[in-house]
Amino acid sequence: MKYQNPVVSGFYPDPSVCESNGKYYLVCSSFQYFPGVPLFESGDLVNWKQIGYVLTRKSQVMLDKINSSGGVFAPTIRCVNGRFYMVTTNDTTHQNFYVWTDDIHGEWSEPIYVDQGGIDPSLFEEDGRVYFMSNGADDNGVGGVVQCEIDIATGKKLSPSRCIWQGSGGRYLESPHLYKINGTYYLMAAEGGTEYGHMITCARANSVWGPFEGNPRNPVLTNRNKAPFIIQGIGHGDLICDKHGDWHVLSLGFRQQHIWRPYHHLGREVFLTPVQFGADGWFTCGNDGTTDEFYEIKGDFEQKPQLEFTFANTRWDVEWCFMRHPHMENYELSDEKAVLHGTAVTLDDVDSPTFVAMRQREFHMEMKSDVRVDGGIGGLTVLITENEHYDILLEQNETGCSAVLMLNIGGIKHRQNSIAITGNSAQLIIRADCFGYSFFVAQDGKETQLGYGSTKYLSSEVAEGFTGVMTGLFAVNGTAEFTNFSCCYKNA
Ligand code: 6LW
Repeated sequence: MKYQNPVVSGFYPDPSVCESNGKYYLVCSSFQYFPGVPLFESGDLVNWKQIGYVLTRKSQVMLDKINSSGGVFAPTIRCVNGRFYMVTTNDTTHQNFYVWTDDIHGEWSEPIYVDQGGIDPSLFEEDGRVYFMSNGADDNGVGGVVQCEIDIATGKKLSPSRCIWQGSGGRYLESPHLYKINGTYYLMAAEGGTEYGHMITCARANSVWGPFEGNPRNPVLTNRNKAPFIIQGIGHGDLICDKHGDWHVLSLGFRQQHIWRPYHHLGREVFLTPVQFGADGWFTCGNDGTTDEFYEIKGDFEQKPQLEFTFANTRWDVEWCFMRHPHMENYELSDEKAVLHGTAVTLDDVDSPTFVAMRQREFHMEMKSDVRVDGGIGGLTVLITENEHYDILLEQNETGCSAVLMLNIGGIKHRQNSIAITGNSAQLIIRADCFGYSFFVAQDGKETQLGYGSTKYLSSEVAEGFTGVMTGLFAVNGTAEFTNFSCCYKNA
């Protein structure tokens, strides 16, 4: 059947995948957001359903007042003898750690730390021995893909850390994963940086310690020369064999706003590309080493992305998340409504404002909610960092209540428009296409447009960092009640 990329849309970067009992499991990085490390399940590699998060307790990850795009970097998921492991880096504390669970739908363990530096850690198990690799420097200071053997029960190193490969020459060697396929060890990695030059490269060896020989045709997958084309930045991936014996790479990539507009604001998303092993033992990806929008995959099923999100059809502990460690006493969340108690912390602060959000999944979106404020501020936001976000809100003070559009770009906080409303409740609406967001307030069925903000200024190219736009509800100071919420997408 034919499927369309991305297979997971919106800010879900650095995918890693494993298989267990006929199901596939996928994790992504989450940076300053909590809970950390979104976890998905799939029966076919194309339809992915988020089943929760891996890091659900404060004791598992330090996120207090960390910078945006700090915190939880690229995770790896592996299943070893029925036990799942998720290994990642807290880039703010410079710690590599893993957690485990025997129940993929349950809670995960407390963190087990590994005394090897670098980022993008991964695990490889063979005959009861577990190898831990990351992109960093070995015990002699040699940089590259660095590996040690560990005791999986304690995280203790059982060997020195040794550099096993230095890549094909691209900058930012990252995301190493090791596999044994038909008796050969394959090391796959990303190079070029997670922007337009991103790529996947590969090396192979006859021993787990190398020597690794780079594929003479590296990179094996990149969209860096594919233009004009929406899908760019393909890299950082993980290999997976499906139930028909066909290989695929699940990688990150992004969709720029238009073929002639090299900005992306939806973050790095998840792409599925077919992989073919050749007679020479090397594998190739896609048709020509690039990732396309459409591919065929074996199986009789349909691709059914979720396009409508409401309070009733989402779970607060699955699709939604918070900024850094939330103060849960400020949230009353149910199937009918969200009541947010604001504090003095705002969306502009490197802290935990009263804010609950989902990823923006597609360019074409309509998000709306009835909002009632009781003192203070409450509204809807599209936010990529504390410096770049557009907010439509109700503000109540002694003189009455207003609907306000705030455009925050590069630290400039601009009050674009403000109109008085009757009472203290109204419907707030954000409509988006690939170029911009339009903001409306409605009372008694009458809509008034408050203004417009370009998507360009909420893009990674402008805002920097590793995240994508979040669609959120927020409150500052007073209390805000949200009802009749929906966020609908058109896959155009
Ligand atoms: C991640 C690195 C990368 O750790 O970006 O795309 C970093 N590659 O591998 C953050 O997502």
